[in-house]
This record gives sequence, structure tokens and C-alpha cells, in this order.
Amino acid sequence: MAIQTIPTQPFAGQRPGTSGLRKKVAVFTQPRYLENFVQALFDVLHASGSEAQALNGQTLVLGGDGRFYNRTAVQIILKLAAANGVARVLLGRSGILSTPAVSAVIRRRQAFGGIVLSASHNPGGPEGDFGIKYNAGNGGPAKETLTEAVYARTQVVRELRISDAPDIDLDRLGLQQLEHMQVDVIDPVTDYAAVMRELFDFELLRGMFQRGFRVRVDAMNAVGGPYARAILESELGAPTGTVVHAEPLEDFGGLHPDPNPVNAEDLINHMQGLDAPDFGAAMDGDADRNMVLGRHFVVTPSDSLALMTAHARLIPGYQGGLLGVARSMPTSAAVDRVARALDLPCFETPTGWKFFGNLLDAGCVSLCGEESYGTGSSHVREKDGLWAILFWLNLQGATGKSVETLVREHWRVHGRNYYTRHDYEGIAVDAANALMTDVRAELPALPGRRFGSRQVVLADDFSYTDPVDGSVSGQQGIRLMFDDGARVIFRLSGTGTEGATLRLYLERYEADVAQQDQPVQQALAELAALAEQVAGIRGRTGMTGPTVAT
Ligand code: VG1
Ligand code: CO
Repeated sequence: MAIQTIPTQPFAGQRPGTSGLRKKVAVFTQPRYLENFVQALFDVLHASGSEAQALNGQTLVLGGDGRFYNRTAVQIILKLAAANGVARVLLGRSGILSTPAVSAVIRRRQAFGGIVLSASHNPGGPEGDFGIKYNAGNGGPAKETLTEAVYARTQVVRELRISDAPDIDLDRLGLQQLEHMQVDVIDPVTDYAAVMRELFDFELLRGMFQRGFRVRVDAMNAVGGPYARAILESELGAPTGTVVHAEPLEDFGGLHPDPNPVNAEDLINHMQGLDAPDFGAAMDGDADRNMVLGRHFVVTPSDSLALMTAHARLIPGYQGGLLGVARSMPTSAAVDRVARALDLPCFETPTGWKFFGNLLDAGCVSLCGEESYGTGSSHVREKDGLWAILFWLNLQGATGKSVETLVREHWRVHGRNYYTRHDYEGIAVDAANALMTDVRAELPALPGRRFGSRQVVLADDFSYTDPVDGSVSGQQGIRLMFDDGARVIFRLSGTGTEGATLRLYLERYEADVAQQDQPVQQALAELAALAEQVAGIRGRTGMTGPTVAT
């Protein structure tokens, strides 16, 4: 066993996006591609901050969503870590850890940081995608300053430090040695489950299952399965089979673990059947996102966040009330109305969980959410799929009300924010960039302009100044805001690996209870036509409509 120094050449394009570096498996498996990125990360961590903060002698957490290349990547990263002065790695058994579990382990064990191997909802398998992201000592995604520093380093990295020791046994719990580094293989669920026990009324949930409350959780053959099984079935007594597609598979069994009504079609069908369960939910590839459903009823993520905020005091972990709430800019303003009613601070951040970290750390907010089926709280520094499922279960148990009743009551009190996201996937990068550039150029001329009954009151490219550290993130999405509160937002995705994806977000508010039951796409058709008029999406992409509308 020896630590080697081997020469390497930089790869272009190793810049992390919305959530880590994601590329096709064929790209990641090129010799030294993963090695270069991890070496660059370690170099930056060594150089960052004071002596006490540097990587030497520290503990890192490591695990992934189990997709293809996960096990190989874990072995490579361990050998790099051992050669780069890391003292200890807490590794999820078989290389498995969900994103929220990594966050929980970092926080509970006070680790220096963690590496998550996931491309989340992106397809898995040899033809699919792979990804890697770094989480800091607070348990949350690395800030932009760090990811940019890592990117800069990947452009000049010339040397790898790596051990030539044999592979460790990923499936055996307990301590193993790799050079001077300890590898502690841990159960992936234990720490996470302990956090959930602190937040929710497990006795109440046990009682619900005993009385026959029926739940279907679709883990979509991704990493959420073992967590949901351990907590819902083993600990809370839900019947075996409550969690379906519960085995993490390297290619997700061909499913697309993006929890929305289009990709979780099987779950939607079950929830619409005559014999539908009381409650349904799905999670994404790394189990940080969730979709929740009642019988014959889908909850939008924006409404989910608003209802959680409104009812938080009914949940043991939040019975003292919330410090504040935050949502990403494209997320509907439903939560803003609740925050106003409860006199809570409400923050609007760019897309991506990394922007919530400072607000959570500074005690400004307790709950956060995104329109993309992500919700979470101060319990970790990631969005958390199973947490959201347990929250909604606890809420139903505490109120004795169904999902549909809860949401309809909410609309009656606060009004309904009709909301949809149209994704135009796989469009040419040049066409997508040109669209954004052209719409951006039109922005100064838009305020005051009328579109039918609506008038534009604000047209800008969202720029965020972090209230905690003062950092500025520009060009975070083009938004048109209207005099009736409606919004149209254009943004390019930062998680894809092929071509570009345009996301069009549409929202309008409806206070009239008699008007709150329209089909969503119909309720927003006028705004979709308006967006088309402004941006000419069809002409530019040659597409007749979005590939996904949820
Ligand atoms: C998407 C979502 C965003 C989410 C991100 C990572 O990003 O829109 O809300 O935070 O995925 O989630 P983008 O840049 O493609 O719009 V996950 O679950 O993929 O880590
Ligand atoms: Co995810």
C-alpha cells in the first residue's frame, strides 16, 4: 500500500450546476475525470480558511443514491481521501446514503463535510447520468463561492494524490483501515431516523396504521426505499408493501425518479382508483424531493409548503412556531400569504437549496420549499422527501382531516394560487440562450404594457442579495409580474446533461371560492399564451408544446 502522486490533465466543463456536477456516465467514467474533480475539491478544502478548518485530520461523510457507478466512485473517492489527509470517512453501507441522510449524518456527527454521489432525478444506468456534490459542515450544499473555486481548480489541476490500497468492503458494517484513514461503514438509516423521531409524533402515526390508515409510498426504485421501509413499515407498523419500488436499482428499473404526476404515473393511477389509499407519496432519486397526494387529489409543491407553514404548530418539532419561511423565486406565492397572515418573515431566493443554507443557519427561517417538489426545514440543510411525507401524515393524524379537505379549506381561507411549470426539454443550447437574451433585451419596454386585462408592473432578471453574507447572485430567472399578482417566469435548468431545458413557470391568484376548481392548465392558458407572445418559444424550438407540464 502506498500513496501515489500521478500526473493528470484538466478536463473542460467541470463546473457544478444547480446541484453539483452532473454528466453522462460515459463522461464520468473517463480515466481521471472523477479523480480530477475530487482532487480539485480537496485542494480547495485544504486551502480554505484557517488551519483549524482545513481538511487534514478531518471526518468526511460519503454515500450516494445507488445509481450505476456509485460503488466504483466510492472506492476511488476513498483512495483519494486517504491520500489527501482525511482521518476518517463515515460511509453509508453499500455506498448508500440519501441526500437528506448525508446532511443528517454530517450534523449529528459534526463531520467536516460530505460528498453525495447523485444526479437526483436524472436518469440512471450506463446510458444515464452520474453526479457528485459537496456538502459543508452545516450539512448543506456548498455555496457558490466554493463550487466556483473548485471549478477554477479543475482547470489547473495537474497532480492526483491517491492510494493504491485494495478496495474496502462496502457491505460490512464497522471499521476498516485504508492507509492512515479509518473507514467507518455505517447503517444509512440510523442517524436519519433519529432526527425524524425528534420531529414527529410517532405514537400518533403508529395508531393511524393500527386503525387501518392506508398509505402508498412510491420510492421509484431509488434511494428512498430503504428509509421509507425502515421508518414506515418496520418502526411505525405500516403494512409490508406500503412502500413500493423500494429497492434502489442502478438504473432505477427504468423508472424516472422525478416525483411529479407525469413520471409517477403508476402512483397517480393508484390514487385515482376506486380502492385508492388515504395518502400517497413519491420521492426522487436521492430522496430529497416529494410529491404528496390525497385520494383522487394531487397537492402542488407550492401549496404543500403553504399548508405546512399554516399548520406547523400541530407538529411536535414545530410546536413553538416558525422563525420564518423561504421559497425559491419561481415557487408560487401561496406561502407568502400564510406568512403575512401569521406575521412571519418570508424570503425569496434563487432556485437551488444552497441559497436556503445561510437563512437556516442564521435562524431567519424554519421551513423552505421549491416548486420542483422540494420541501424541508431546519432539521437538516437539504430538502427532505420522507420528512415531508411524515409531516403530511402527522398533519392528517393531528387534524383528522383528509389531504383534500385540508387543501380546500386552505384555499377558502387564503385563496388559491393556480400554478404550473412547463418544461421544454432537450432544446438546442443556442436557441435557449438566444431566447433568454432576446427576452432580457425586451424587459425595459415591458412595464406598463397591457396583455388583455393584465398590465405588466415589473419585468426583470431576478438578482438575489443574500441578507446574511451580502453575496449577490444575478440572472436567476426572468420574471414578468402583473397588476393582478399573476407571474410569468422564464429560466434555464441547471441540472440537465443534454442540450438545454427551458422552464416556464405560470401563476395566478384566485380568491373566489367558486372559481377555485378549474383544471390548472385551463386556468393558466391565458398566461401560457402571453408567454408565447413574449418569447416565441414554439418558433424558436420547433416544439408545439412543453415536453412536461405539471
Ligand atoms: C431543479 C429544480 C430545483 C432543484 C434542483 C435540484 O433545478 O428546478 O428547484 O433545487 O433541480 O434538485 P434546475 O436548475 O434543473 O431547474 V435535485 O432533487 O435534482 O438535487
Ligand atoms: Co433530488
